[in-house]
Amino acid sequence: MAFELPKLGYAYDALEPHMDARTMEIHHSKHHQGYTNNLNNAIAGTDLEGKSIEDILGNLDMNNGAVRNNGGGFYNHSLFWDVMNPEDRGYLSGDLKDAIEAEYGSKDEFIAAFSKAAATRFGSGWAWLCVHKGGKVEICSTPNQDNPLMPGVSCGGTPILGLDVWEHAYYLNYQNRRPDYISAFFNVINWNEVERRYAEAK
Ligand code: MN3
Repeated sequence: MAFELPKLGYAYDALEPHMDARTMEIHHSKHHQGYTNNLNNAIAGTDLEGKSIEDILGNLDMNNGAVRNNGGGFYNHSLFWDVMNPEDRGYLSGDLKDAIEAEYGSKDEFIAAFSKAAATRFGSGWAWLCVHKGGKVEICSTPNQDNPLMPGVSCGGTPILGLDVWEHAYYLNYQNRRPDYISAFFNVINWNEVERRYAEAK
């Protein structure tokens, strides 16, 4: 069965003014749809067809550029939409709060470290918060559409929070002001979903 573009759990304009509607619409209906279509084309007729995206990326041949770029793009954007929410976002709490404070000291210091990873990723890529088996969390960043599920990529573990820092994610609204886009992201994070992913992954 082919991969399908996931539906957003909210309207394109629901994250305004932090994420503008026009960018959200193009990002989801054009960019993410493109990765989805290209991933399906890349795996059609191969032994990857029918496998889960986590299975495909976790066992990826990193020389397979089409699956690396488009499978990563499919997975990364699916996670990105889910960790944002216009309402009912909750707040950093529980075991995830404890794990983040153990590693980074406080929520503010965590935000500073995550923002730095996102701001200093040269060119296109992603910033991540990952969880390792046992519950330890780690911030890292990856180029292009790579992600920590892929063999040998960055911090490893399971990504539970991701921020797209490709220019297509912010340029219409923020132009070259990537730091402003990064700080806006922290206004729309769906902590309930991040915590759910933390509990599942640790
Ligand atoms: Mn993108």
